[in-house]
Amino acid sequence: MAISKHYKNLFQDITTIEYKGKDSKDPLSFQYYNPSQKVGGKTMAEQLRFAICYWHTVSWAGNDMFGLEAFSHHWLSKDITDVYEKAELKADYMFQFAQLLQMPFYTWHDRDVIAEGDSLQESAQRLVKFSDYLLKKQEETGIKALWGTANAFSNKRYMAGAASNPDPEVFACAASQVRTAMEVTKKLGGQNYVLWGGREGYDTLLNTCIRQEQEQLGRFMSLVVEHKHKIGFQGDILIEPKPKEPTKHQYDFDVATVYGFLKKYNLEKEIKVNIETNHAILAGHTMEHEIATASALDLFGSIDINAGDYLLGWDTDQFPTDALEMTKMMYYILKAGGFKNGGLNFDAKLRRQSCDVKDYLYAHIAGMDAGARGLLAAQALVEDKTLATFIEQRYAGWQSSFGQDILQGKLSLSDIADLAETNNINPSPVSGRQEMLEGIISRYLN
Ligand code: XUL
Ligand code: CO
Repeated sequence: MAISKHYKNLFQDITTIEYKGKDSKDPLSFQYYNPSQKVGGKTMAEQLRFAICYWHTVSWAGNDMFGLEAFSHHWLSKDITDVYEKAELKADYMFQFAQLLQMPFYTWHDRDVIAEGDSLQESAQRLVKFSDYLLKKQEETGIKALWGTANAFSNKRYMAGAASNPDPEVFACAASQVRTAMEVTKKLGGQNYVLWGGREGYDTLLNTCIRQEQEQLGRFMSLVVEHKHKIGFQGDILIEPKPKEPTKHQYDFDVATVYGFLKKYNLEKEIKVNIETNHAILAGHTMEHEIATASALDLFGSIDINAGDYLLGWDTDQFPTDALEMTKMMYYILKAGGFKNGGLNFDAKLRRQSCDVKDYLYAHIAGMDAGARGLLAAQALVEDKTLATFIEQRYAGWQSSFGQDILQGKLSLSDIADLAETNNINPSPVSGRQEMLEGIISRYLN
């Protein structure tokens, strides 16, 4: 077993988190997540495709805008100064958490995996070299990479954006990071490559040319797609929309905005979306709105699962525990045909006061159970067919020859207006039955 020389078992009293059923009172057990249980023809593990993320689980040290590092976990120890030894130790815990939680996937940024070097070249070499250790851990544990990405927002060179930066040399730095991160994702068998536009936006319009910056972003994404094909990466390229934070305005505002951007640069068949709950909320949408929109536009890829606070205007990245929200979300995921390369990545972090290592387990257990509970209810809703039948009947008029003639362009505006006037049509309003439909959802939440 690949294990670093600094590793200490911090979980001696804890073995694998097991499914113990709904009535279990053991906080270190699953009440709903039963990986091998069949739901809708697949196992729960195959339907949910949970992933644990590097940046919130082993990189984040509990600092916030007003507070310094609050966690003193062994893997964050400042005594270990060798970058590779440090990276090995982080990877050991990352994989141990995933194993304890029966989590099939993990996700990473280049800078989570190993610290940046003094030059772009050194940083790239470090990631490539260290990915051998990750590969070994993957082979030994069976845990796979859901996706990789490049952190092109933390280094101060990206303060005015990466691809949308006024300086083409900064664009080139981002190209270096993305090239390496994509190639390492391929090497690790990653199923997707994600681009979150961290600072691809603006802080003030007074110093910004939107047309210029959009052109740069379009070029960058086209180059990424070209490189994907050149290296034969089989996974999906995903853009992760977010409306703001850290910028005042981010170009990848929401799913619909990303679609417009992709259409403009002829990339809508090449790039899909990674949708995040808290980002949807910041954009003034529900998560199910974003999933249903992505599905309607054939863009649905993957999910960063978390919860936001509806009273706060920033990305709190909390663990998701609301089973009703999860049900609605899972319903639209199932309606979209479920995950192909995507999955549910816990882009969620502990509250700063949750400073004990066991808190990572409690948090993921709560999130995984909420996801499993949502999946069970959503599958029951799909099988019940009441919602689907209601929608089918609501739009039935469009299946008539009149409806079809309109949609197929056989009638002009005047033809339609004449038909309406000569037949003196006066359709009666039909109930939308919102309350009845809302009631049906809670019926299945067990
Ligand atoms: C930031 C965010 C990122 C992306 C990956 O809000 O969600 O962690 O998921 O860069
Ligand atoms: Co995210």
